[in-house]
Amino acid sequence: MLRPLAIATAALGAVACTSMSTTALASEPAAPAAAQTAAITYTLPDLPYAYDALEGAIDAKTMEIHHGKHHAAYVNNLNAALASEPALAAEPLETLMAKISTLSPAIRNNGGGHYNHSLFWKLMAPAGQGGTPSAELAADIDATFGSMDAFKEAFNKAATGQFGSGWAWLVMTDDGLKITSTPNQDNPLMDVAAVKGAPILAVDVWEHAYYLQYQNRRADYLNSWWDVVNWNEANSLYAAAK
Ligand code: MN3
Repeated sequence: MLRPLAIATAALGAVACTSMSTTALASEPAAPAAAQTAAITYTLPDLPYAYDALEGAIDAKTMEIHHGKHHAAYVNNLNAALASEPALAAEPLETLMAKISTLSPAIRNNGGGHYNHSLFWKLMAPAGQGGTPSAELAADIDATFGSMDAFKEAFNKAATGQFGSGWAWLVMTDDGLKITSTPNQDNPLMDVAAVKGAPILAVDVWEHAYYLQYQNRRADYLNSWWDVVNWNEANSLYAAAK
């Protein structure tokens, strides 16, 4: 089961409430037709910490450009791509991901970019503040990958092995936890993904995510990245996906 991210701002509340329980929505009177087709306007979410909060693993300048320029561009370009598609603009981002093979490259790249980065920011926290894997998640990782160290090694291997730009993921699939990687701004919600499921962890391995501090040393970036993983958020995603 995929838990929608609350990353859209809608003109009308009925459209914005994608993260509310379906029970609550079902008990409400039918919304007027206008509300059902209202376009969603996507907005750049604030970072949940300061630009320099991840220093040591990720430098402040990288965070500032990554969030304020790269992510902002995905948001603006997604809104532009949906401006001429009123029916699509009224659908939650997760719904678009699930049929991305039928949509334009602009929606695929920028919708994926917005979704992935909104998730990525929340999956990091200042070193020492991200908690630890829950007992349930840790046990599942041990059972699936052998140990936490073996899991991290396999995850890093997927992340370093992603040729060019892309992402590495830990996802909950119908067959349990799996590690996967995706090119460009694709993600495991997309119908084109080789491994589909609910994201539990995600790391951006585009050069813009690490080049200022690490240049070509992606493996060094990944080793440091574990210091700023927000396990509290991963635990929540895992509990929701179970
Ligand atoms: Mn990025």
